[in-house]
Amino acid sequence: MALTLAEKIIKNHLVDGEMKPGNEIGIRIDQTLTQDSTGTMAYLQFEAMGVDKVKTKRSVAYVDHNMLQSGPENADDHLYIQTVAKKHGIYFSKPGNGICHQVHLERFSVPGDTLLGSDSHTPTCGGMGMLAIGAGGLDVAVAMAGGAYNITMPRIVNVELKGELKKFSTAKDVILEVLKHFTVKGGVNKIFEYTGEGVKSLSVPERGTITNMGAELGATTSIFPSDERTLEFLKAQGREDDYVEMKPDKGAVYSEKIVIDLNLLRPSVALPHSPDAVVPVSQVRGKKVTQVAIGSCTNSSYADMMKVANILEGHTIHENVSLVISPGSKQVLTMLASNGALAKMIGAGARILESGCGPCIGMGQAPSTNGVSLRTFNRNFKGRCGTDSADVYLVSPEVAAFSAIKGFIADVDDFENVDLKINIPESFAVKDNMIVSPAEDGKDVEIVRGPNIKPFPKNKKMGSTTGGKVLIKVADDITTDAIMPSNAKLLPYRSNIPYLSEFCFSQIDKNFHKKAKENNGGIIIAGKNYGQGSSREHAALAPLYLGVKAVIAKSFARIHKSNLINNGIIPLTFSNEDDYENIDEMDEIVINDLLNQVHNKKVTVFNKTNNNSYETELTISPRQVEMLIYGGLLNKIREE
Ligand code: MIC
Ligand code: SF4
Repeated sequence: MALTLAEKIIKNHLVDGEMKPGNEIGIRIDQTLTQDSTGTMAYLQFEAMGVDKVKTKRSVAYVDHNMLQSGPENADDHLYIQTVAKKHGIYFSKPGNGICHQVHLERFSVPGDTLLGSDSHTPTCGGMGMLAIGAGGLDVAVAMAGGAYNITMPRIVNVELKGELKKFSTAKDVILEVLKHFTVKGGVNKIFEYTGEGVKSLSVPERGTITNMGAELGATTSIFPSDERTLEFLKAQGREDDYVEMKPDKGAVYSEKIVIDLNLLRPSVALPHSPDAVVPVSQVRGKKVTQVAIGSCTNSSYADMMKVANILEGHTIHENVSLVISPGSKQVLTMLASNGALAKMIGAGARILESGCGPCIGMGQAPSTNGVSLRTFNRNFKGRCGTDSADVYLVSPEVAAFSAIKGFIADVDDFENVDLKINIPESFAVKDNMIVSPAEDGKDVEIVRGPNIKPFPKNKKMGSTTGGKVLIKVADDITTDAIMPSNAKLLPYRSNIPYLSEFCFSQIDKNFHKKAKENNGGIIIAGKNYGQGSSREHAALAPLYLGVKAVIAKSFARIHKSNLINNGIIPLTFSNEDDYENIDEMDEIVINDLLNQVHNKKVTVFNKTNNNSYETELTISPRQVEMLIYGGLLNKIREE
């Protein structure tokens, strides 16, 4: 049978299950990546498994998120990750070496291989023809220990690209178009596979922009074929030996298809506060901006930065705008420094930040009160930038740079005629001296644990009944940023769940943690797509620490649902969505005969406050049923 590219890679890595959409399958993982804000938990969990050395072909630990170091916490985390990596066979990418996804694409991505990363934007390496998937830290820990990664076999969506991008239209506009079409809920349990003659007009980093922001669809991943453009990129990275041609079979069957004519795309923008609120830039042209931020794992490649430098050359940015630029990696920054592009940026008044996530995750550069920030990033959830009242718009680097000069959101008519055709250089500045190799034999390596590194919470085995007060009732599309906020004040405590949990849901209800403690935990009621966005397991660990037993939602986002199950929190879906209306905050919920009901995957929930019963479903695999009964994945591994 003719297979899609994603199906071919899955087939080559299949260790469990049948490749039928909706079935649970297990795949072998070749490579893993972690970053520091999810990495500490992932490595604590890996250590708890008692495995000496990772079993993957390659595992890399990056430090790119927590880099402000306004106290010892960040540096302590870095040291823990560096030593744990040295001991257990993991490469360590030092702070300053770059954003995990950019560096992984440059230095480690391999067409046809699988990559599992404890970050939702791991699909960036789909631009290389890799099957690259984001997951919670515990799933990545299991993969490092040699275990399979389990997913629902996705449906494969075909995005056929026709034609070629016109001047001023970019890869960012391609993914914004896809987001407009499918929305942030539209990609759950789907893989987006790009094909068509338009593919060859896109370089690997451009493809990476598209697969990166495919995360915002809630998709399992996105993927491009590997071809002569892939080889061109790998050669320039001195890695042509890693090239393998990967493409779908002729006649491959897809579950859905959309066609995008690249010739017709125009610059687009995602309006506050959702990446799928996409309109043409012309609709908001002229809006005054206070901040422009260029970078992030979506748009910080060498070509993106060169375009920005060419646009800024000879100009001064508008007096009311603060422009910050973070090149994606040491490689990119080195090249900008040696070819004079950096001087053009600085000359125009840009503030150059180190190569890392920075403002994208609210680590500094919070906009002013009611500020308008134009960013080349992938997420504009309310408050994520560090300022609740700010409006964040997502655009391409081109629109961002021209707007920084003008002081307002600029459209094509405001653009000058500058050289925006940046080819992949013959060779990139390759110098991997900030990637530390693991010890041959890690026996004698001592792991350094600072006082900020606290043990992670563990659940108990499931009892015969559960329940509690409804601690919070939230609407559709609640992000993991809203469940467990991250900003410059909180990110240093990613290894300290007791402290972090005091801020759980704080954007929505400052008293959530108090209510949870006073009532010995309880239940969360939610709308559709609960837990979209970041892969942070902390959005399950903090509720677990506070005693949350179950979440009853209209539907769940993929990674968060797995994180809940991995930690023994029951994710129930309303059989009848209207029941959502009949539950209020502080109602008392009881679930009896729990073990039987969980086995049957149909759970009746009783509301003691208003004497109503609701039917709910557990759409999970038999493996996950067991996990819930054991009280989470680690308990299950330990018992077995
Ligand atoms: C994000 O972009 O939200 C993050 C920060 O990279 C997260 C990971 C985290 O919360 O640490 C992600 O995308 O998974
Ligand atoms: Fe870092 Fe932002 Fe990318 Fe997340 S989305 S990995 S915070 S740059």
